[in-house]
Amino acid sequence: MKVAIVGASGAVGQEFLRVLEERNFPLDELVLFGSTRSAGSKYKFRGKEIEVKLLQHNDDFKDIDIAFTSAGAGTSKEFAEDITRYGAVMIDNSSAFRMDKDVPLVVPECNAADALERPRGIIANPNCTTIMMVTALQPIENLSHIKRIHVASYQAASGAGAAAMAELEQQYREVLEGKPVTVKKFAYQLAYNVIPQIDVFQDNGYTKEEMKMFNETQKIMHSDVQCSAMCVRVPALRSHSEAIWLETERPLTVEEVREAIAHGEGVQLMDDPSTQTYPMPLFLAGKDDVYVGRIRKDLANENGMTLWLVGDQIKKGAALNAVQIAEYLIKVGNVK
Ligand code: 2RA
Repeated sequence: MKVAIVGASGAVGQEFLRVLEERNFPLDELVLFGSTRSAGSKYKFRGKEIEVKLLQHNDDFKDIDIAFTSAGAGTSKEFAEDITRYGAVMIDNSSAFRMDKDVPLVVPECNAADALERPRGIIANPNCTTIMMVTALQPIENLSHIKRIHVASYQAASGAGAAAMAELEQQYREVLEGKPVTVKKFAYQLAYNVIPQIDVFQDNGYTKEEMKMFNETQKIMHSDVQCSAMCVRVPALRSHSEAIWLETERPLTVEEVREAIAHGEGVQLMDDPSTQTYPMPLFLAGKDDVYVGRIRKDLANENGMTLWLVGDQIKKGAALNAVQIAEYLIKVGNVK
């Protein structure tokens, strides 16, 4: 098995290296690709150094079985043909193909089998905020169909990349040292602040990030669920949080939702008000699963339930989900 990572120097690219190593992914050779900026850099994998190759329009992907791409939508679009021409599966972390009809959008805990139907050789990894929400909601959907979701996200700096994480840390230092604050990656200073905008605004007043949650959730869950989101950047470093109000077809009890989450795939129940136990981003960085707590009835809706979740944005929200898709393909013997 020959595997490639495109965008190896980015925050998600680096996480791919860690996740593949941590999970002892069954690969014989790993090839790293990057832009002119990162070509030539070297990264350790299983004790050996691998040099990043320049991504070019050539036959470099001829022997590749699986390519994890995380270098932005523009690069994914530009190189999809080169990557997939000889049968490699492209598991793409960008937004380039997510809503294309002939590209499956996959979260293994919800719709793993969709990955098998990929006429273009491309499988899209959903947006991080959507991945975490559907992973947590699938066990509830299995109890009773979810008709409506209201969600407010609390998204960490990591969602904007490694440079944005470094900028947040720098901003805190600058504030404490009384220096002018550097603002490059976000529209405003994020340290000591929250910013109610992620990505650009659409004509309907929602941001692109918020519309991703509406559209991607329907596609992954094969559902008519209506999801109205408010996405907010908060000064956490790498785990996203979400407050969710959902409405199911039949009223559910808190106990049955707790039970479903406790036994759900990829989710962990962390919910005990008597001991102030609930998920928090500071303590859950680096974890594989999505953690769910604060489960209670929605006081404003008889068929409603409210909960809080936290997941590592770079891990389950990006690299890990893509690797889990690849693991599924290997398990069912569906790689070239
Ligand atoms: C963010 N959801 O948090 C984006 C990353 N894909 O900015």
